[in-house]
Amino acid sequence: MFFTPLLFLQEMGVEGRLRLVMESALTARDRVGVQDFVLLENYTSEAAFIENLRRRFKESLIYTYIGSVLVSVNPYKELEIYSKQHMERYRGVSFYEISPHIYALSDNTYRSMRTERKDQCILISGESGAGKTEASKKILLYYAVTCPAHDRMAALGDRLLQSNPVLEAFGNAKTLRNDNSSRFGKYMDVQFDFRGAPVGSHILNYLLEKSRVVHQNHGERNFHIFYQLLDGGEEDLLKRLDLERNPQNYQYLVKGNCPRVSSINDKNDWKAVMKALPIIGFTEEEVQELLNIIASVLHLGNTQFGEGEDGETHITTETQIRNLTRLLGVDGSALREALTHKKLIAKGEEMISPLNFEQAGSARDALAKAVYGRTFTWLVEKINQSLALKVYNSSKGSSVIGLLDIYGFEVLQHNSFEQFCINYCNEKLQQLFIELTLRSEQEEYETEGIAWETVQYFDNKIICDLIEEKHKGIISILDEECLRPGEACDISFLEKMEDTLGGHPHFITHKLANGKTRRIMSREEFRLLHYAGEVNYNVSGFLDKNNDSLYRNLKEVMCQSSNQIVRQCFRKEEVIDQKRPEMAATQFKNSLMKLMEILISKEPSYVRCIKPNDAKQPGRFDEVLVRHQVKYLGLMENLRVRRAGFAYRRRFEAFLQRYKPLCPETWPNWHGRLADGVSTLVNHLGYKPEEYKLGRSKIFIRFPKTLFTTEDALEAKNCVGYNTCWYVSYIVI
Ligand code: AOV
Ligand code: MG
Repeated sequence: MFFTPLLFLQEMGVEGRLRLVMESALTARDRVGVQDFVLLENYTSEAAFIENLRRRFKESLIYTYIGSVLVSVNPYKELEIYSKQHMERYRGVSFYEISPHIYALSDNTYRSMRTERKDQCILISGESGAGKTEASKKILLYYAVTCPAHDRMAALGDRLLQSNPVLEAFGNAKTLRNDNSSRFGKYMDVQFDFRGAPVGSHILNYLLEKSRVVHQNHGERNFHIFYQLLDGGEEDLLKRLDLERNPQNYQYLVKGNCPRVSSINDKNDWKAVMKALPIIGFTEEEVQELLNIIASVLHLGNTQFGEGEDGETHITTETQIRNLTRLLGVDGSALREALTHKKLIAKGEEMISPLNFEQAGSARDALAKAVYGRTFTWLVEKINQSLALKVYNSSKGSSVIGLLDIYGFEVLQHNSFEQFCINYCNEKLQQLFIELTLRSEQEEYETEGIAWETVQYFDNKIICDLIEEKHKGIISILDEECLRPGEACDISFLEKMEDTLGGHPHFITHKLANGKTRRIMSREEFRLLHYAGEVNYNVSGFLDKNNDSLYRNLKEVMCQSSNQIVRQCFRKEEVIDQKRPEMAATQFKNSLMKLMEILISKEPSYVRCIKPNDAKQPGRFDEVLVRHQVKYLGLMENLRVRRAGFAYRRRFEAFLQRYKPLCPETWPNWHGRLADGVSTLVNHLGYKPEEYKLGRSKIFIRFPKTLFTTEDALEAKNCVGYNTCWYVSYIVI
């Protein structure tokens, strides 16, 4: 459906006030709700907000604005709104001229970057499965298709797009919440030259959920690439890698008991990945080495141990060791030894001690996680090299649009260290959203000299502090416990948190203040009252995952590998260097801090994604679920902030231009100061003082009603009322 300005108008449909000249050009479908929540008469009503979302969703109108924020509801079905023709419609068109769309936001951001010469970022948030990754892909596609191509970098857009299937194959997995869940955070900078052509890109990746390599919850899968290789790999390839087609034959793939997913075609995805790798600059040798690593992880998973009568652990699966030796290009006996013994350095002396059965299993899993995790980081770096500004020497006049697509807020039945990190990351983003949306609104009022009425909102800083504060935050306590090897354990970590954080309003354990126990909570859990809801975390595994250590002799074996990728992932210096690297949560915290700095230096735009139901079904709108998200995403506060002071604002000259026919003193031209002209005009129209304010360069109108009355007057006078292009630009800040 082509959205004309007129159609937009009809879409707004505010209490039938918007009359149309060309009724026949519209369908009933287009007249649904308001396309900007700012236009809701009853804007403080959550019920009205949700009803508007629901009505639009039922008509597949998944996008709605709150001012310049785009709210998107996952349709769970393909919509015919992303074609090249649609892109053309949104090019260079003012934000509010046509129906809300992710392309409108993309285009608006691009134009702001070009005209204001300021770096931009688009922050996409929402819970797992809400549509963040899909939104980020649509934005990239829009830029790749519509931006002019750089002479020497014509293929950059292609490479940008092709990096997606590769990153998703290695970094996404089927979870209970989302069949294609991102298990890593991604921030991507796209750089444009002075002519607006994309000239380079850089990806920062955040904390891959490595534990998934060795374990999956029921109904979930390992990373897509394993299934793609087994399903799509050619016979010869599988033979070379000594792999069988059936995923259920691999210990690292059976745990979730979910080898096939109806919405996923592993064979086709495999083809896409194999096609993409050379485009983004992988040599044939690198592709083969990469696949050797993937196969090795599966062989590692099938490496089993036995316990001799003397209690010694030995490897019982020789075939796997032979495969690992061949595919990773490592020394077989050194690998055997490293999987069953640990090497420690005590008082400058090397000590080798045997591992028991359980420890050997953990060492094997730690190796699999390290190999996969580091390969993923290598992969991102490799993609970065391909997208980087090698050919483009001068960055003069260039600007950047950053795209943030992270893992969404997660509440599972069993929440562990990974959910803790993911939800912490979401807290940080929410904090940024609060700070920037309120700040920018406040700044506008300040610049214009307008008195500001504060809107109450929940500031989640208290939760961020609880997690990240130095010395007494959860991460600090966790690190401290990790530095007491042999003495500390997951439970002692929990106890230490109870001692330090007991009584904090957002931290709860089974212990009650009166010394009694809270029965509904297990003794291994702590609960955080996140901005988005309550989550119980089980402390089991926290110390190990935070330590994320690998025995020294396993690292040594990997350093000697003849597989170039493995060699780049395990550097000799790491074995020589005795310094303890930062622990996982602290590393994550520091990388998030850096990310916040990057984001804060840019002009933000927001996409707030909403998941309409938990069944991943089209057409289903679960009101309870949506209400919860509207609440925790702070959308009502967002709307109130937009409306707190004034629903509309407009520069003096535009306001005069529009309404001057309504006042004999301003018609046909006003020759005095613009502010005086506007003042004369609104006095003539009978605006009451509480209805409007004059800033330094803009008029601020408090209620939509005032505006509609003025529009009515204009329409009555000369039949040009509700000129959409003009009308809509009211709400543009
Ligand atoms: P997420 O990124 O927000 O979750 P996705 O972007 O992966 O969620 O979306 C989940 C699924 O919803 C996709 O695989 C699509 O099937 C469907 N979907 C989302 N947006 C659209 C759209 N605009 N049109 C059609 N289908 C859509 V996570 O990565 O789990 O937080 O960690
Ligand atoms: Mg995602």
